[in-house]
Amino acid sequence: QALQLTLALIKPDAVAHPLILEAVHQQILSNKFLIVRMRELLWRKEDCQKFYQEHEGRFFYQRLVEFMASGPIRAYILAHKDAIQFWRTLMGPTRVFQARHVAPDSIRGSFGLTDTRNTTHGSDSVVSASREIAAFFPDFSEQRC
Ligand code: DAT
Ligand code: MG
Repeated sequence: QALQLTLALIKPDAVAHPLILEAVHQQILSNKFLIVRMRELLWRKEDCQKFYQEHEGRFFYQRLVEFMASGPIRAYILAHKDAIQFWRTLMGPTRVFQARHVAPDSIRGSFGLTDTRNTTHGSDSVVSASREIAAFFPDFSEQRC
C-alpha cells in the first residue's frame, strides 16, 4: 500500500519541555514514520484562527487559539502507510481524562496536561491533511516525493 501523508504538530506545552519534545520525536522515529519536512515556528494568531476555523464558536476556541500562539510549535509532514489514522492512534484521544484512562501509553495519555494543552495535533482526513500541509509548508508539492 502507498505511503500516506499527514500533518503532525507538537504543541507549545511539549516544545517547551525538552524531554517531552524528545520523547514525542522518538515516537515518530521508532514507529518508522518518514519525516518529509520539519520546522519550528511561532504561530501568528491569525494563522492559528484560520487553521482551527472549523471550531470557531466552540467554548474552547479562544483558549485554543491563545494557547497555540503562546510559544514555539514544531510541524512535521509525516509519511507512513495509513499515516493519518496511525498517527492519531499514537496520539490517543483528544481529551486528557479519556486519554489517560483509555490509552495511558499514548502520547496524550502520557504527556497531555489539559483538554486544550494536549501535546500534539494530527490531521483527521486526507482532505484536512492536504489543507494543513499546505498551511505549514506552502512550497511543498507531493509530486516532488
Ligand atoms: P483533535 O486535536 O483530537 O483532532 P479536535 O479537532 O476536536 O481534536 O479539537 C482540536 C483541539 O481543540 C484539540 O486538540 C484541543 C482543543 N479541544 C477540543 N475539544 C476540547 C474541549 N472539550 N475542551 C478544551 N479544548 C478542546
Ligand atoms: Mg482535529
